[in-house]
Amino acid sequence: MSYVDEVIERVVRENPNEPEFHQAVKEVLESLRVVVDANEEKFRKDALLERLVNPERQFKFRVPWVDDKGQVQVNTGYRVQFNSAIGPYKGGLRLHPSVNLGIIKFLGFEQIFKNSLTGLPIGGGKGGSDFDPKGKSDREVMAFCQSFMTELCKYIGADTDVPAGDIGTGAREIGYMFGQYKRIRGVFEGVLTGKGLTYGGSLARTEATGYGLLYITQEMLKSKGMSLEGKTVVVSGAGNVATYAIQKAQQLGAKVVTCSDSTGWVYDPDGIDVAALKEIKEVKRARLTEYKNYRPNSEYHEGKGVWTVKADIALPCATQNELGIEDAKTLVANGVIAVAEGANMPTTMEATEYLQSNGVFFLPGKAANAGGVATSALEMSQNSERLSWTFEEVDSKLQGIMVNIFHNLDDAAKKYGFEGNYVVGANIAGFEKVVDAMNAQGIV
Ligand code: NDP
Ligand code: 2IT
Repeated sequence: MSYVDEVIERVVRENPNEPEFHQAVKEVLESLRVVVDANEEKFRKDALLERLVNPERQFKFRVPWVDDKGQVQVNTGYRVQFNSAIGPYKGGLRLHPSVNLGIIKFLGFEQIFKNSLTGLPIGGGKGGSDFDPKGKSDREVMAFCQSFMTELCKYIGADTDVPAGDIGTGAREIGYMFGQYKRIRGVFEGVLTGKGLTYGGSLARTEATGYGLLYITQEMLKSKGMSLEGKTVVVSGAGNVATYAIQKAQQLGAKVVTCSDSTGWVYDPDGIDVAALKEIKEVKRARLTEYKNYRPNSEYHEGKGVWTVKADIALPCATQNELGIEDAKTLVANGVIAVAEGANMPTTMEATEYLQSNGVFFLPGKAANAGGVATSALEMSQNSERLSWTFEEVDSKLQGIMVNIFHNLDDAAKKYGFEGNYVVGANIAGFEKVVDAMNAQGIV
């Protein structure tokens, strides 16, 4: 049996009930075959892949907090410190009822390669909790965040592990967590990114993931002699990534006609109104059913459906496995040119293969959504030098990083005989740097 197959089998056997983690490992290792096969003897002897798929350490802890009725609630908190070969652990905190160890491990594993692709010195980590911020009062969210950080603060620090936002964790949650970290540890340091601008946050971090997604999509289209100008785009999600992806797509001349949340989706033939979306989601924290009050010409539908709308470009920006094989078939039948992942692993493996084999340009999340964590690393730099850069400075660095990422994937894919396969390109390019650093540091 090949080394890759052996390790995949072992991961499935030793991590039961973690299907998302298995999926992330399979996708990466399958596309590394060409590199691993060429170094099989050395990698096997060094147990390189076993070290890569086993987190350096993982924490699971109790998070008790008191709700507005005086009832004590108990959630579970996680932090997985996956790989620190190229820098301090870096990765977001997800707050969503679906969170479990397998989800955090899949996200942490992806983060290793994503962070490597940014070219910046950040290792891979991820954390979160099964706490659901939806429907909670600000006081309840604060109570949860303070309790969560009371335990988490033992394991993180500006030079060891720097968490940030993800699903359910935005500016409000980061603020409460930062306050509690400072109170307990007694240091004002860049221990979290995505902070508010008045206490060490970076300009353009809020916009970075969505903007970066469009910068890399634009660069890919440019390499094919195309552009975003005049293209119709379908987006899923209505959170941080989706909102700023829609905004940048529109600035670059495309028309975005959909967005969605966990209960339904919107079709707006005139193009999504970003100001209305922000008001509904960021200010009112309400449902997309409200969108029609701002845009009478739009349609609201219950359930899933954005991938049924005819478009040139599809940008999944909500959550994992939200774009399956039937969706991929519909997109192809409707003539989609490109799919770029704003979310982490939103496309199933079967759907990805279908899109690629039907000539759709496919940019995987670990490259396409890397603008968020890259800008987090820029926030860390600003915190270290106790300075802050202008929006234009950060945004132009972000553009440079995304353009670079695209060419690194493109070159790696070509070098190994997989021209145009950006999944293989991203995994190989991300892996090479991590492996080099791991080898240099010995068996640790
Ligand atoms: P948000 O919480 O801001 O938004 C998530 C959006 O997706 C919401 O509109 C949510 O609906 C919707 N959604 C639909 N179905 C689900 C579901 N089953 N689980 C969770 N959300 C669902 O998160 P982000 O925009 O920050 O994150 C979106 C994706 O992008 C995630 O995969 C995340 O890991 C990834 N990502 C985020 C980065 C960041 O910087 N924030 C960086 C790189 C990747 P509702 O409004 O009803 O909650
Ligand atoms: O998935 C991701 O890259 C993020 N949620 C952002 C991580 C970060 O540290 O900014």
